[in-house]
Amino acid sequence: MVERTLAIIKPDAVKKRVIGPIIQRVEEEGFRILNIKMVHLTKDEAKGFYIVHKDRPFYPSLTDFMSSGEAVVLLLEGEDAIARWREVMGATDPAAAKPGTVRRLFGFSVERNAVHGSDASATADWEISYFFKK
Ligand code: 3AN
Repeated sequence: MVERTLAIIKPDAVKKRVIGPIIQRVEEEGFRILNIKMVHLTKDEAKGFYIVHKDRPFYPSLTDFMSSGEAVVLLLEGEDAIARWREVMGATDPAAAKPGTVRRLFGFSVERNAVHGSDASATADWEISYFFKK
């Protein structure tokens, strides 16, 4: 099924100057980029985006990190895009992610793991509308 998903190139990857290779990978993997923008989230915007994690111990640190610098937000489309982008990203912990995945290549830690991807259809719709108005 053709799906849409939200990807984010997180502030650690932007600081590392690997926006280019990550976008190249997105295109090589066959995703269409329907929309793209650079954002610098406020702390409140980061908290809103990660509201599902509000009771987790890493929520304050995660939202500090996500509001610490520029990020690049992409609206992707493709066959099974949600699961496929998560496969290309790799596991949350870059050290545990499969060789060749974006997180293994460019991630630094469980928190600073280079990229985000929606985890299900309903979350994808919500996350897309968080950044891109119809
Ligand atoms: P994923 O992004 O792989 O779906 P989630 O949804 O469990 O992972 O976590 C969302 C984000 O929260 C992760 N991308 C990561 O930046 C951060 N995170 C998750 N677990 C931890 C943790 N144990 N310590 C610090 N940050 C974490």
